[in-house]
Amino acid sequence: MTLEVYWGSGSPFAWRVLLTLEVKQLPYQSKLLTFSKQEHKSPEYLALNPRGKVPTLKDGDFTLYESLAIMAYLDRAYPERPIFGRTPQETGTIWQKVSEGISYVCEPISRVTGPLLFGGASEKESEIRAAATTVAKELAHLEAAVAKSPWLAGAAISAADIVVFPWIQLLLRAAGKEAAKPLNLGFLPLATRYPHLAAWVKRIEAIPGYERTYPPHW
Ligand SMILES: N[C@@H](CCC(=O)N[C@@H](CS)C(=O)NCC(=O)O)C(=O)O
Repeated sequence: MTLEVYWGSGSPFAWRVLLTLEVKQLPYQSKLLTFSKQEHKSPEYLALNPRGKVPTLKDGDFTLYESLAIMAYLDRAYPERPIFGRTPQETGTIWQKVSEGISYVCEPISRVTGPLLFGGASEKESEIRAAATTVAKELAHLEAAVAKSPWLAGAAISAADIVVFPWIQLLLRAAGKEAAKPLNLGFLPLATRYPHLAAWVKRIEAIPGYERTYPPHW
């Protein structure tokens, strides 16, 4: 059965699915949609995903959207190299980290990166600064976690790493933009500010196939 993944360059949600496939070493057909051409709003695509968002997965006749749902499906359908753990304790710990990532890390990062990447940074300076303070606290938690173990939920890469990683990359990209320089948000250089997190980023970047997941327009 061929797995088909519909994704968009730079989407942190779609990036999760691509990373899941590479970590699980599952072959897939890449269907890269171009946001500027509104390919994610075409009637053909809306028939697969009525929300017109990426990612969407097709596995034969089965279609699924929402990044976490796709990750859970792939792990259940293709259990080798599990990303949601092998024991109840591992599964619980991974889900705790996934939930913390979604609840506390990704959203404030999006409030920092949105205006820096898509415009409006000078008008939204105080909002960016407020969100950046929250992000800094969360990065400190992540730094402590990967100082203790190589991966966020222990000794093996898991859904926890995959859920959070694209947002960290998005943050690093936004923090390096010209519009971010006057704000001096304090995230860069990552290797100096958060050395364990920087080493964790490098570990993920070393995953075979990582380059296939990297946003082509970056
Ligand atoms: N909750 C969804 C979020 C998906 C999402 O928001 N994707 C964005 C790209 S980052 C998108 O396709 N946006 C296009 C649009 O809303 O028109 C998931 O986890 O998959």
